Amino acid sequence: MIPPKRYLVTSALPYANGLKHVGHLAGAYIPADIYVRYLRAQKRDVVFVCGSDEHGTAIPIQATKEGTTAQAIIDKYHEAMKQDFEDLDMSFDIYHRTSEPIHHETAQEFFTKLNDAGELETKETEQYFDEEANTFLADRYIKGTCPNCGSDRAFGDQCETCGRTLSPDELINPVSTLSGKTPIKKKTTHWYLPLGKHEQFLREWILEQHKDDWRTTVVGQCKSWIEGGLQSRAVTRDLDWGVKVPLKEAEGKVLYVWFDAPIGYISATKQWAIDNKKEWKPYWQDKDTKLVHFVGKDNIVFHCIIFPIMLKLHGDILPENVPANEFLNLEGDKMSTSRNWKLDMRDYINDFVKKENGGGQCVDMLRYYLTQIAPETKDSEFMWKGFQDAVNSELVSIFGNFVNRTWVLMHKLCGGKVPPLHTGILDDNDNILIAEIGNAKTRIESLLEQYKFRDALYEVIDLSRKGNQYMQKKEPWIVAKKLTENPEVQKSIDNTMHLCLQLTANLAIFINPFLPNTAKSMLHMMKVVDKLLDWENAGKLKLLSIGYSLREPQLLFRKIEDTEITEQIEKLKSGLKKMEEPKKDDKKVEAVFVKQEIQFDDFSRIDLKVGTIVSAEKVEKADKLLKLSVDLGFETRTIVSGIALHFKPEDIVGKQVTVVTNLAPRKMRGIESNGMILMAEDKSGKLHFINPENLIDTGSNVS
Ligand code: B3M
Ligand code: ZN
Repeated sequence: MIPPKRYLVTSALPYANGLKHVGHLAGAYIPADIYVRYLRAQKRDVVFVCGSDEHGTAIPIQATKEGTTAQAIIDKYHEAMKQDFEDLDMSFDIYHRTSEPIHHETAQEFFTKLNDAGELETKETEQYFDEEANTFLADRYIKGTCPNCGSDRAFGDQCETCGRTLSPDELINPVSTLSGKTPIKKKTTHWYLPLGKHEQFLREWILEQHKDDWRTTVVGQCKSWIEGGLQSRAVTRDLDWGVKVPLKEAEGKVLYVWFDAPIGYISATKQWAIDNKKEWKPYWQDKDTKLVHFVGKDNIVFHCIIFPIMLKLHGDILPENVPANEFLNLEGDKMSTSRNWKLDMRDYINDFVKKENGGGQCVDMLRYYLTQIAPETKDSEFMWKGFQDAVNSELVSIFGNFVNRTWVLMHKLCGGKVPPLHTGILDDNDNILIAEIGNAKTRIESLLEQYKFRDALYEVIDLSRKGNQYMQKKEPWIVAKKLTENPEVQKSIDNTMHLCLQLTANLAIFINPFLPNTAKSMLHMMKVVDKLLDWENAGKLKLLSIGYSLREPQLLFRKIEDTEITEQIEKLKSGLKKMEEPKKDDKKVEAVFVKQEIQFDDFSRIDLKVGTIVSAEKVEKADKLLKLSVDLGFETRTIVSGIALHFKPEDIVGKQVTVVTNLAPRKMRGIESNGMILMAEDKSGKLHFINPENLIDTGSNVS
């Protein structure tokens, strides 16, 4: 395959409204950084852009929270995020910001071009307006009661209690967060991007052309958007924070943050080109450029549907791939800023990287673990114990151990120099190892090109494991005991150590995209320059010259102690903020929340049966979960249910319950749950089973 002429790689622009956590890092930054470092080692022409997303209502809202201005917020968090990325060795070619004039101009030009070409529609609608603050209220400025769960802290775009996406009109008892008053409805005009017009294009481009090379999770999300009917999306907002809509009649309006933010990739490229005296246009307009967006799954629709339509209309290239990651949970629970259940990059930096025994090693340890558990195909779990295991039993005991043994033995048995290779006496073990080095190159390369970073990293570690096994078979330290009787055996020792050293040089090349600090330490030990890390050297056996003297060994990784792990877990638990109980507002009538109307057919698709609990046990390390075996008459199923805080396992065995039997299986804590038990929650929050008045036949249908 002929590689493209150049690459433009992007990582999602994080909102400058707060520090970012390791879930973000694993989703959109580390994988992109690995990919880019690999491309650079391949000597490909690549530009890697990122920057802060400084618009949207999230910014002024954070400003209100912190009692300061929006400008102060973006300045503070832009700097903080930039620093965090630097501390964790993200190798952006530019880390830009969307508040820069060059971005405002670029976004406005984009809007104007689409509008002048008649590709946008205008529509007059009624929207909430705060008379006291004299302003229209964008999504996040309206609060009210969630029609789905009844929480009275739902926003105009989403209820954070139950997660449901909302529109301001769905809120019950809406109030303005600016004045606390009930807003009125007022007419306003907005510009819309009619997505529906591009359905055919999207179907062909994603569902046909890219159905095999994009991740199934990504294609799946796109498919459900397309099939769900593509609505026109407003690309303007009534707000005074953002990129002004460049039209006289749009006074007081700005571009919707999701219209301007991805254009931020283009303005960042422009700024990079200015700084480096390069041309930016080929990166966005030449068909021989491969554009790749790294994002988290919540950004898929914007990068696969909306932005590509914008790019197409603007005459730019389309992304070749959007390798989106799923989410990373933390210690068995969803990461959440509002509950403070998270590990900020900054916290890891302070607790590990900046500590005395930290530095680049600790950066690489985090990069290693986050890649090893990368949520490439499904959500995954950051566990501190898992972090410790990954470091201690893989990085230290396998990779680090191989390199260290090689160095120690080379000093002991070969005088600290690269010994010669006596090709005449190569044995099977030697030949197998030589073949493995070449095979590893092919495999790692192909996995990286397919964005399978965790598998690629596995191959690297596996190669070092093979090095250990080789050394174990050859036992040069035992062979050395025969030296006085038979000086000829030095040749066999030479071969072993020669191959282990060449393997180490290869490992440095392979590990470099993932763990750049480790590769650097290895270069230091080998006394060679960066050039060794060029990918074209991978798979070769003559990387270190015979007779060349090498440095003393140095430990590549330190162990993670048990105490470090317990401290982190305690810190996490003690910082957990309890979600405030929804306030009971006595003025409000106890509203009855009824979900949207459904048809009989919708209901009849749910299969409900009476089951009998035959056994129940606690799920390890999950306070809320019970693992149940439920007899359904025709079979007994495992069902994981979040009722452990309400029932003791021994109390519920024998109880009859109502079970949704045709719910798709779901894994919880590694256990596949095959169904759901229906529960009623009373006003005090206590749970009750829904069961027949008297015992009836297990397996009876409920309808
Ligand atoms: N700032 C949302 C996010 O951080 C948004 C990404 C923009 S990428 C162009 O999830
Ligand atoms: Zn809700």
